[in-house]
Amino acid sequence: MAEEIILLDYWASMFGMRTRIALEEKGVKYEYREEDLSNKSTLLLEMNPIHKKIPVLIHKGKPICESIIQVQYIDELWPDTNPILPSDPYQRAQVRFWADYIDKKTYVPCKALWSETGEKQEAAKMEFIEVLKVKTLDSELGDNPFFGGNEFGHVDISIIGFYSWFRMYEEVANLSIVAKFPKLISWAQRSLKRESVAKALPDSDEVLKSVSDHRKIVLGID
Ligand code: GS8
Repeated sequence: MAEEIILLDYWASMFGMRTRIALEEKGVKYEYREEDLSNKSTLLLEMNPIHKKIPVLIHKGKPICESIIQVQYIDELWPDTNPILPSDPYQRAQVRFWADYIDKKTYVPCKALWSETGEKQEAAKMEFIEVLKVKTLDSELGDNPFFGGNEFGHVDISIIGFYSWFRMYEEVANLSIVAKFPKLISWAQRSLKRESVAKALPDSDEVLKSVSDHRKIVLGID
């Protein structure tokens, strides 16, 4: 199995974390290849010529791009072990909607939180808080342990990687998600008890250090 599946990834990527979690949930062995995003491998450029981004899942030599699509693909290949998406078509459509919403709404503000300063960073903060509000209001999570209800699933996988970046957002952008969204934090801590999540998420301090270094060295922001 290992030679059949290769994951081109970058350790701190919240997108790569989704795919790592899904593979782990299914108990699938795979070869992990760390990419240097400032010097991308020929394989990455060949396998994802459109976006040239990680993560790329390579199955039997063929690429699957975009983390959310990878998670769905993995669930379809191994439907019997720890199902990730619900089987009911309407419920499937709902979780896909939320995963897509998270992708569309978070990419720009989350990048701006660490790559910008001043007004642009403040605007990103407001934008990100609005997104979190939509998915963290009591009515959304309700009394459920996970976004999928009682079971950890697709929407949980789509969001959980951000948790490892929260500390960095707090330090670098002065955004205290812990104070603003205690329910989300409880959910994240509950999710971290799953082995798949604990294995896939990096240490928050390492993310903070790496991003702070990148800001200083590459972007010249102190
Ligand atoms: C996002 C992947 C992405 O942004 C997905 O797979 O879900 N929607 C995609 N990957 C980043 C690293 S993580 O921030 C990346 O590969 N960046 C390299 C670049 O932009 O050159």
